[in-house]
Amino acid sequence: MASAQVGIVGAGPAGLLLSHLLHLAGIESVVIETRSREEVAGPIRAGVLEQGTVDLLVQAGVGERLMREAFFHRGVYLRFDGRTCHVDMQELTGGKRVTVYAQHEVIRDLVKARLDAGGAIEFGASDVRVAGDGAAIEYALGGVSHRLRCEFVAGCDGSHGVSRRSIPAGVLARHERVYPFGWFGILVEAPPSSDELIYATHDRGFALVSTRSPTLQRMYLQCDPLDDVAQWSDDRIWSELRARLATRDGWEPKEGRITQKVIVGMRSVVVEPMRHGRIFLAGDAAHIVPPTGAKGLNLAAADVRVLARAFERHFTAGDSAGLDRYSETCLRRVWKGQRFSYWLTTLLHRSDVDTSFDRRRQLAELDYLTTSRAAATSFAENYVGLPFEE
Ligand code: RFL
Ligand code: PHB
Repeated sequence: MASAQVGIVGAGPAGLLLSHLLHLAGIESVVIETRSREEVAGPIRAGVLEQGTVDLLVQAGVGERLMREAFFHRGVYLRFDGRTCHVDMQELTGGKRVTVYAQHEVIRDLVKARLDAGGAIEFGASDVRVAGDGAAIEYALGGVSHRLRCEFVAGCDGSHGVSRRSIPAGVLARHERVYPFGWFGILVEAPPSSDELIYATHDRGFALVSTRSPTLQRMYLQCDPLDDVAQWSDDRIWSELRARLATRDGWEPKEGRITQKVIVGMRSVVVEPMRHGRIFLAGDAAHIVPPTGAKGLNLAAADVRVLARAFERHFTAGDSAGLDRYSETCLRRVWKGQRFSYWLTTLLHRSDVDTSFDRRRQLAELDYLTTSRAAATSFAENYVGLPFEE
């Protein structure tokens, strides 16, 4: 029977980064993943990395392509009331930058680093289950059943994974909020419309201009979460983006061929504690944020940074204090990430139940945010990432 010190369920950013950090600390792990190697780097998801996430990837030796190919921005633009205000986060935070480097590129870099180092990732597994309260992971591969014995299990299998469900009912408290809107995301073959991201709020709803490469752009529009992509022709998308992003001086997005249309729902979820016995939950398996604050992948990276250090102390010094404090340490950051994501989401989106009072309050807050250095600094330090706890 195969064994590992740590069995990891899920080869998303959390699972792969954890496996890599453990390897650097001399701890062996095996990653069990239901999708294929091509599929894990498939979905177009996160775009923005906090400064701490970038530093962590670089220090861990997996930031070489990132440093060459990512976009490094000083800040972001806030667009409201037909005008645009720049928030210079680099200046406000003493040098921290906004890094735009897509999640699928992070995954490609991490998969390559693990496989180059001889790391074990079992892609294409089925019937994955956490057995014996975290003493093993059972799965099938090509019709053959396997059992990986482990001292600990890291549940890094996202919001629909099996790890969380393997924890007995009643142990975890679940805190949740569902928002009455979603994001309609497109990929466009066009040059960048802006040198930095634009977060826009308009009476017709939120819009976001982001980027993926010099020739591929990512844009989002607030929509009904139950809407159907088939209802959105290219013309309708462009006319909505033009309306929501319009400025008094006639700004327009650069249009091109739309190569992808998706609708994503928006939820805030936290389950706690993030540990049950030998099972540790990390990333989306333990918490989901609405994408507005660009925090999901970054919180996943922060969790596994704490977890890798705690495992290192346990395995090298026999000291389990870090493991015992894992949930509490992570949740402090997670709840601040939730607070920020909720705040930015409700600041920029329009809801059917909003009154003219709510709209005027949102605009007053944006006016405050873009005229008060204290308010802008608070926004900036959260967006580029609060410092890690030691
Ligand atoms: P993931 O990425 O969901 O990976 C989980 C992995 O586990 C596998 N899996 C299983 N494996 C084995 N057995 C099972 N039973 C399994 N069930 C599932 C899955 O196949 C997958 O490979 O979770 P992880 O690692 O915690 O990472 C979380 C991030 O992916 C997520 O938080 C971000 O994508 C959120 N997010 C953003 N985060 C940011 O930090 N910055 C952003 O700019 C940002 N933009 C976004 C986003 C998410 C978005 N969507 C689509 C929800 C933009 C969007 C539109
Ligand atoms: C993205 O580029 O996909 C992106 C950027 C900023 C966000 C969310 C997503 O807040």
